[in-house]
Amino acid sequence: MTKRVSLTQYLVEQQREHGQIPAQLRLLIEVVARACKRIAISVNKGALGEVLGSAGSENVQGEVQKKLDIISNEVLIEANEWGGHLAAMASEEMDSIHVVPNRYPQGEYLLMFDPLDGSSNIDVNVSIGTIFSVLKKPNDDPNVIEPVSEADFLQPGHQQAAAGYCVYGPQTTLVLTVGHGVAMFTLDREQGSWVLTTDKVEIPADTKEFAINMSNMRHWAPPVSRYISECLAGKEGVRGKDFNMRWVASMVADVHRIMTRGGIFMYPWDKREPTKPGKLRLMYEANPMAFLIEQAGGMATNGTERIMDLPPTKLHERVSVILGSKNEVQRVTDYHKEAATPA
Ligand code: P6P
Repeated sequence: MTKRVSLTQYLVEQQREHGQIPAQLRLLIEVVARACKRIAISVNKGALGEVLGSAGSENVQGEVQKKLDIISNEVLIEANEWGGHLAAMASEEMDSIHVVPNRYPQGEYLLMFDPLDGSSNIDVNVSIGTIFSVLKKPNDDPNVIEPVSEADFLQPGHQQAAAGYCVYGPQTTLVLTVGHGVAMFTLDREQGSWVLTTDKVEIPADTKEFAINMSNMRHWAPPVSRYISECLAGKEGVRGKDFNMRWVASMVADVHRIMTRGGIFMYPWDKREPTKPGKLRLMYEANPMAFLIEQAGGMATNGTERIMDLPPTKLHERVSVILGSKNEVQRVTDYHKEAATPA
């Protein structure tokens, strides 16, 4: 029986190996991990817990909120308010930021999350997940007390101090980076603890598996159509190999597959909403996933630029997402650049 390493031990050993993980950041990660355990309990109850179905409200994205969206959001807010590690939080489910109430001390970190991504899959029992991203307050000079504002969150993804997701599937798995590689922890339900099950996630540079919603094919830009057509042509085509397709329509599930066995995930711009760069959100979906993907040796762009270099302009900003095995992402990015280069 191999020795089981807990999340706490992993963080302590990361600190020993790579230097200080500030105490507030370690506490933040432990608190978020504990909140994900509580969300898993609600998710796993399903119909028995009266948590399925619509909450009868809409979020800032104009999407119908599921009961579990709201439950998960409240679990994360309540778990993180009191610890003194955070100044404020932002969520897909909240119009504006949630500042830590005055009755608690404020810390130096900012936490953003999509509390339950893929919620259209909740009622049909398909894997869903929580995505989170951690930034430091920009002006963390203890002598300068400035009220935290939405502008403090608008930092490019390469500023992230940590990122992760929890996938609620056949197993409940927490995937985390603090900037020194990616680790996976599986929830031991008997003990209620996170156990390290993969300590150095590596994404293969090549793949034969793509993930995209094919029903949008007629709306894609030419570089995306070119790439997917070549994949569909298989070994008789220019790629010289057959491809497989997967689309769970739950970003956490699709990205977890890529973290586990490689692949390319694409939610590109399409002409259904030409003024919007894409469907997915930069701050609490694309940036944390891009951080994890890059830390595992993959690549993440919006078609032309590195996602983690994009300068955010608003909290709920959307972005086009191409991420995964780096040689495939590079190819799609090259096709976009070729298309943008005047003949
Ligand atoms: P579509 C879920 O609603 C989500 O935000 C991502 O998790 C997922 O990748 C995407 O939307 C699915 O979108 O248009 O295929 O339903």
